Amino acid sequence: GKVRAPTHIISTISDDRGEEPCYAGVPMSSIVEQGYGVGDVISLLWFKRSLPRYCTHFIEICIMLCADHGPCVSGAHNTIVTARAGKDLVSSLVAGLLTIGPRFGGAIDDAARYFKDAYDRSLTPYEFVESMKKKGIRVPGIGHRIKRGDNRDKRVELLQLFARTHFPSVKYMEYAVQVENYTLSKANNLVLNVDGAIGSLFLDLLAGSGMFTKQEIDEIVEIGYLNGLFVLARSIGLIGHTFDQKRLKQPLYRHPWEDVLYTK
Ligand code: Q5B
Repeated sequence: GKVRAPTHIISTISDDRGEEPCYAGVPMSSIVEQGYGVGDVISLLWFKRSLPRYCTHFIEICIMLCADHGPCVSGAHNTIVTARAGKDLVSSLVAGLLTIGPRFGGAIDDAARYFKDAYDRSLTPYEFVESMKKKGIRVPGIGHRIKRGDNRDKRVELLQLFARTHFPSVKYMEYAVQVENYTLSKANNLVLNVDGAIGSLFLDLLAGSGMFTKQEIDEIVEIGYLNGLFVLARSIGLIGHTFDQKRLKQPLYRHPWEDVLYTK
């Protein structure tokens, strides 16, 4: 029979060898003709399947809501400083992206991991939060620098409203809300933040859509797909901040001495 030379790369998500490129087997012409959106493209390239419209709409809402959060957050600040140092688009973009991590925007995967583990083990919010405290781990998805119990994050409310209206089940999100009720009883800044809302709601999407096996859900949560939503979304804003600084012809940034505590 035929002997296949060993390959150096295995790829399963896209193919450009035919007349037109395909994403997870779906040709580009179908993507355009059937009016697919960016949520469908993410479904095909990340999850290797077409997801129901409410799921792709939810993904698109996450992207839109996380695209930017003003010039003062870590990512935008780094991008602005880099653009003002005369660097190019890609350098300015990645300077901002590199701040995404466990404190800023990159807590979605850990929020999903910890909320899933706690809910699946039937831990009460008290048991969950106090066990995290004993381990010295901040609850991912909880807490914000400017949002408070009496000044909630509108993005979280919008995501919750969409999911309560369209998702078959929001059990993980309701659990995250119970956790928030408990953490808010400890301190007013310990709200469910946008990372925690997306993390818990994506668990509901994965579990409730009927499109994923339990094994697939565990793998998605273990690998950590969900910070990708914030990275992708915030790239839109960081690119915008780069153009903004260039357009404004802003000079090299230098932090004022008065704003530094010089101490021995
Ligand atoms: N404490 C977010 O902290 C922040 C606690 C906690 C238990 C917690 C913090 C945190 C988990 C990571 C997370 C995503 C660093 C945030 C985002 C996108 C963004 C950003 C934007 C955008 C804020 C005061 C006291 C201390 C702490 C305790 C705080 N968090 N305890 N679990 N999770 N959260 N990140 O205000 O007794 O005094 O020592 O790490 O989910 O990034 O808009 O800015 O779109 O760009 O600096 O929205 O919550 O509070 O450090 O002064 O702590 O609260 O242990 O207790 P802060 P700290 P104590 S969304």
